[in-house]
Amino acid sequence: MIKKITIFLSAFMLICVTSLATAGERNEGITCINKGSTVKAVYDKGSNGTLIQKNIKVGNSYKGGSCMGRCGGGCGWGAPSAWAKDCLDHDICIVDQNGQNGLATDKNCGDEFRHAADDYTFGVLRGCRG
Ligand SMILES: [Ca+2]
Repeated sequence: MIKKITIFLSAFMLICVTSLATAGERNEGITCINKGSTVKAVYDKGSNGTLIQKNIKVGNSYKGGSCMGRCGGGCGWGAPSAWAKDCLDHDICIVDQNGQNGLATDKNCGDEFRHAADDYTFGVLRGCRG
């Protein structure tokens, strides 16, 4: 019995340590956000750096970037768009760090781009239409 508990605790500790090791900007699954609401955007410089957080009004322009929080570049062309938390994080990173939109290889915003990929692909189907 004690041995079982020890194994369980070790596994639990391992999971805790693993999640600490992957600190930095998080993938938040497909979390819908609504235009007009204020949401805290979070990204990091590089891929495991200090978090930078900004309160952003979803759908507004920010430092020359438009439609913050919409998945995909700018405001799109009228097709249904997904609006999601990971896309907002990526948008703000791109604008702040002068990153290249739509690239997983961007040195600062590539990890945010990867986190936003599921939102971009499935956001509309999941009902994240702003
Ligand atoms: Ca980053």
